Amino acid sequence: MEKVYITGHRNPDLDSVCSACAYAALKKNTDSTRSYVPVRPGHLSDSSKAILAALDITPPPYMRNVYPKVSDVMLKPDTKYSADMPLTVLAKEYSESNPSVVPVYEKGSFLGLLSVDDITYYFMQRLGNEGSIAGTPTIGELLREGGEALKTTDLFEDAKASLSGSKKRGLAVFDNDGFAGYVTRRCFLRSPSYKVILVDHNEAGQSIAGIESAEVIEIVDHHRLDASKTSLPIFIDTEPLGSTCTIVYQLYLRHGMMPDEYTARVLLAGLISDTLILKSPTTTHVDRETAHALARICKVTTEDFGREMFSHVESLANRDPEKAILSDFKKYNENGVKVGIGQCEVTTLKDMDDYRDDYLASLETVREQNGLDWAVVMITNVMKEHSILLTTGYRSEKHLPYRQICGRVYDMPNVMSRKKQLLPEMIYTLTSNFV
Ligand SMILES: [Mn+2]
Repeated sequence: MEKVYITGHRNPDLDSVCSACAYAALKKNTDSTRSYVPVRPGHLSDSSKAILAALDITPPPYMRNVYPKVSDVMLKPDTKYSADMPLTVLAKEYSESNPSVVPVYEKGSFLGLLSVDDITYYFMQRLGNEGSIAGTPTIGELLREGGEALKTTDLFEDAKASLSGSKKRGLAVFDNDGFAGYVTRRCFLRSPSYKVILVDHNEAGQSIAGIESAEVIEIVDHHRLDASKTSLPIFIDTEPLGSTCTIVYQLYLRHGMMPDEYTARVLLAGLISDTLILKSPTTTHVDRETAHALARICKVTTEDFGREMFSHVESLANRDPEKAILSDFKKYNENGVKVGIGQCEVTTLKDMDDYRDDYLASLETVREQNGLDWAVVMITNVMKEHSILLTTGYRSEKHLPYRQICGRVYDMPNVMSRKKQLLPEMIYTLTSNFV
């Protein structure tokens, strides 16, 4: 069955992985002609891992890229020819399909590929030396030394280049368990392309590696649209809602279906995480209704579910500051000023003094390493709708509408959203001419 991969963005967050899993479950129920496989193109943060484990949710498997690979085009042998068989056993095969190579085995394990060149070479050698040929050789006698081989995970383009650069007609392919199949030049006539559904993102730059060689067949997302051109009409559902999981739930309804309890939990986790327990200003009434519908299926309240989820978020004091800042860090270029904004979620701001100076120092390192003019990180208490802003200092910073607590630390009561609240204020200070 044809496979379709469903992937969220790189640096996957909970909305990204949860929407991929839940949408795969919906597609499985609505289309039995293909198999839908949720994947994640990056590693989960420790907090995300802890939350998923606590909720008994299995994250989608990691997938490095969607470039076509040798395993997608290799041939699997259907007949086992053993080295001690007489060459005559191949006569039928050659008269019927004229294979350019045939895999040869010894005591059941793979020995090498026998090519038509090997056969010609053997007979021409003997004719040259002996003048005529009597008797039938075994297959093993014709086999020449093995030479190079490929791995199932090798990229199609790389394998194509190494085969066309060699004198061989075919190459053996191995996986971790040993011989897996073989490829001939004919396998590389046309490049296969993976079919992919993008969830929680639509820009190629944020997607899984190799997306440019894949065929995007659907997009389900809640971000600004900057998708690549497609060759065929495709299904796109982008809505300005608080989470992609909300949209996926709406798609269940559109199909007249209800997610089962497990899938409802998966959807609720993504929704609660992206909307910061429905408190982020990105939250719409559709998100609230969806959350309550999902909570009913899970027999929980959204408040309890959210509190339980975020209780697994590690305190910033125990995390590596640089990693914590970079785990959710977005870069912008506004008026020629390069700005980076990180966001860390916490459940209390009381222990702030324990780590504030370390985070300020690491923030400066992050700014330098990324060639930025201004780097900030907002530390958001998801329980209280309150953030603290740490900044590396920039000349327009004094125009931010926040109270300065000390040095490069600002108080942001009621601020939770980077894209809807902080970013517009920062852009305003950069684009206004203050007199
Ligand atoms: Mn999202």
